[in-house]
Amino acid sequence: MNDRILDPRLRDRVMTAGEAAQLIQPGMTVAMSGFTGAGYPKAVPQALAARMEQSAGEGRPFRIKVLTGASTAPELDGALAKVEGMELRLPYQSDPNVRERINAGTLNYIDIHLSHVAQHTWFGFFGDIDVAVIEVAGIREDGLLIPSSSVGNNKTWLEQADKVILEVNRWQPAALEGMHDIYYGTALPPGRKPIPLVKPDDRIGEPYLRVEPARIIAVVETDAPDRNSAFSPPDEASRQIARHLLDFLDHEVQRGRLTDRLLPLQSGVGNIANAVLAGLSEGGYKGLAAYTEVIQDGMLGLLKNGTLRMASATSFSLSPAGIEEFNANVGFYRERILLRPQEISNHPELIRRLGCIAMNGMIEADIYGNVNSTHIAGSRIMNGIGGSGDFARNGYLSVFMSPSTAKGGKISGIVPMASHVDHTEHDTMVIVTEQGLADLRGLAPKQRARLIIERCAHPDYRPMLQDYFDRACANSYGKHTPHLLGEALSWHQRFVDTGSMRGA
Ligand code: 0RQ
Repeated sequence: MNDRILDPRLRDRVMTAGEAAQLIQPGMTVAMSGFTGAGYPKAVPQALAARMEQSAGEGRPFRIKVLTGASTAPELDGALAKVEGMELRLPYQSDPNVRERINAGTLNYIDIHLSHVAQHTWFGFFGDIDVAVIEVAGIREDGLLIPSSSVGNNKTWLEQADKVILEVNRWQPAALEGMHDIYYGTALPPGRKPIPLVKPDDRIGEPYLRVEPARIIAVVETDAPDRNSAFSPPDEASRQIARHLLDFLDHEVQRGRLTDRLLPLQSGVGNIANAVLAGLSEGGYKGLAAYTEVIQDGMLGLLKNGTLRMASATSFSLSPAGIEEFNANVGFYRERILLRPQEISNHPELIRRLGCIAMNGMIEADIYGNVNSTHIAGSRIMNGIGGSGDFARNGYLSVFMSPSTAKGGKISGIVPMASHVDHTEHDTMVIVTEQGLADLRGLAPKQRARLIIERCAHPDYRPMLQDYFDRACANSYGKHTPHLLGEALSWHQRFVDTGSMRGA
């Protein structure tokens, strides 16, 4: 028996991934582990994809509905998408094959706040969960599960699924045991109670996931790495964004609105977020806390140099170098990192209580501060809203950041009207580009527009935005949030027609 599978009751359920995949049938709703390329099942989805391909080749399309924590990896999302094996996918994804099918209109995608996924499942909004496929780092003798490199929605999947398939991945560091805090106190309305977490480092749950052994139908042994994509080194625009943000935080400290311990940081995924974290360590701050979703490489650096004293999240998202660093100093990081279910890491009650400083990337913002995090030209999905809405709506500060242009300057990140709105003007306090930072707190719409155009827009687009705004102020139907409705989305139309938002 594998030393990661110690419960003797499960001995007769150990099987190959191919055998386990046979237990999943067309049309089923399958909930899988995985959050930002960590802790996702690696063998069963690939075996399932092979089965789907064969079935489709014989004229019997085989598709399932797939629920996860957040994005996964080529072995799960990529494999199932390539064989057209998904009829529905939710929530956040970032896989090129999945994206292609969603944008071709052949895969239904439901993009929801990450904190909503578990409760919407409990409310029955997604119907019954037939099977859960969950990666764990080990199964103890008493049947408790040692969670893997992400927690995501696994608690809910294990409780809600009729049947459970476990992948026990020996590649995951044994030292993960004890780093998790699984809270079992959530209830459904009207029986809900306050969640007893008042500091980012509070432990309110237990280190293990529970599951009734009777519902486990397969245990599959794996030894395979997480996706571990490498980050690109911070470019000049990202470094500028980080500098503007740090100046702003310094200013808030000088004004006495924040102490030099700031407030718990939330940082989104992506290269810019990673660069901002790297920049924070140059800011001279010490002893900060993170209450966030994902531990990226940048956060390990901050823990190492004392900028952060601890980090609470639901997942790792480390590059190969980050994994090496984590494994080499696992004793150090174990003391400073907590992984929780995503309904707790992203819980509005807790984000509001802790007063998180939310820092997320965006696709575009409009001159009034409405933010689009998800759609190119209003219709093509990029990734999804992820946890950005959980944090932006409820944080003490909500910051959105992006280079002022995309695609070599052909696209402006600041537009007259956002082509899709994920975060309304009411949820946006600060916008940062490499050009500068607009602090929108306490400003009315026209004041916000002037500041965003002046501080954040790229010089190539600034006169065009100013011209639009001036004419809107003169000719708009209403003068509170002036717009020229026939023209407001013309920049996007020009991009669709000509490949560039620039005028002729
Ligand atoms: O495309 O890769 O083809 O070059 O978008 O853009 O500038 O590298 O920035 O990696 O930070 O991603 C909003 C997508 C930004 C991300 C988004 C193109 C650009 C590039 C990536 P290429 P950058 P980032 C917690 C928080 C939503 C979820 C979230 C995101 C690619 O931050 O998914 O915040 N956020 N979760 O060229 C056309 C524009 C564009 C554009 C950027 N205006 N038009 N393309 N791009 N702006 C974590 C979780 O929830 C799990």
